[in-house]
Amino acid sequence: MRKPASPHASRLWLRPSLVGVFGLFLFATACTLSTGEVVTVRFDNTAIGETVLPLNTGTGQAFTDVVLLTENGGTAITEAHVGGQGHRANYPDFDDTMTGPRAVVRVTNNSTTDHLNPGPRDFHYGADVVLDALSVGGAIDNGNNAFQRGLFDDSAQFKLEVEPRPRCRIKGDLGALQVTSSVSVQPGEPYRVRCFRAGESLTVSVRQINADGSTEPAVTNTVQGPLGPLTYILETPISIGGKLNASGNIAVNSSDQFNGSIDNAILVMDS
Ligand SMILES: [Ca+2]
Ligand SMILES: [Ca+2]
Repeated sequence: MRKPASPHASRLWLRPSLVGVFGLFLFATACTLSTGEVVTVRFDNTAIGETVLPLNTGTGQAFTDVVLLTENGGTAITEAHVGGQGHRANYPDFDDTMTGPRAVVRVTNNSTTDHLNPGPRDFHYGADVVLDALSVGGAIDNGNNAFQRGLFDDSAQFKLEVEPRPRCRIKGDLGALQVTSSVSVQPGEPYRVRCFRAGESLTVSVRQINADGSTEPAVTNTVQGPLGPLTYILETPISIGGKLNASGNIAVNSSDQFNGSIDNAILVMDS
């Protein structure tokens, strides 16, 4: 039954409410960030022996561009991963010269919304990695960067490198944290490595992967300290398997080329 009193007051209440709902809808449409597995690169879509054609099949698929960058004749070749994990990408072998072969997968935003920035949110990222016996030892092909966004001195960074202990680093507005695993990965053996930001803490998780695709229990190491939100320049790329400079090209004089194989490269945002 309709209330006889104050239809006027009712209209006054309804109008701002409708405007508010509509405004909220517009805001949500324009600004909603991807959550869940924003980036997922599985390397399953090319045949063994072929150059990889990397795809992002994650929730940020429509908002990102993915490309394989190569230098000096380097490339990433499709090979078999362990049971149930399809294929993976085999990156160039160690070569500590400026003309050494390089290959890095680049993921960038394709709009003016930064779907690759966790901002203040908790998140995790990482990859399955298999390290070559020879992978470090010089200034040019030193280290094995598996997954990262931003360089050491940038305003923000998250990075996973394997040298041969997996190491995570996150840099936010209030500080940087770095944690190195107590596990030293054995060359030729597959591991699932993840870096977790939870509040003001950073955890590296390492699980050995068995031939049937199952994983051993995780070994974790955690550090704590101020991080704050992450603040990125929109154009900053994610790189999988090496280091990219600010313009999005392979840093050939300090590539940190990953020497080995990578699969299941992911970036997961909590809501
Ligand atoms: Ca795969
Ligand atoms: Ca290397």
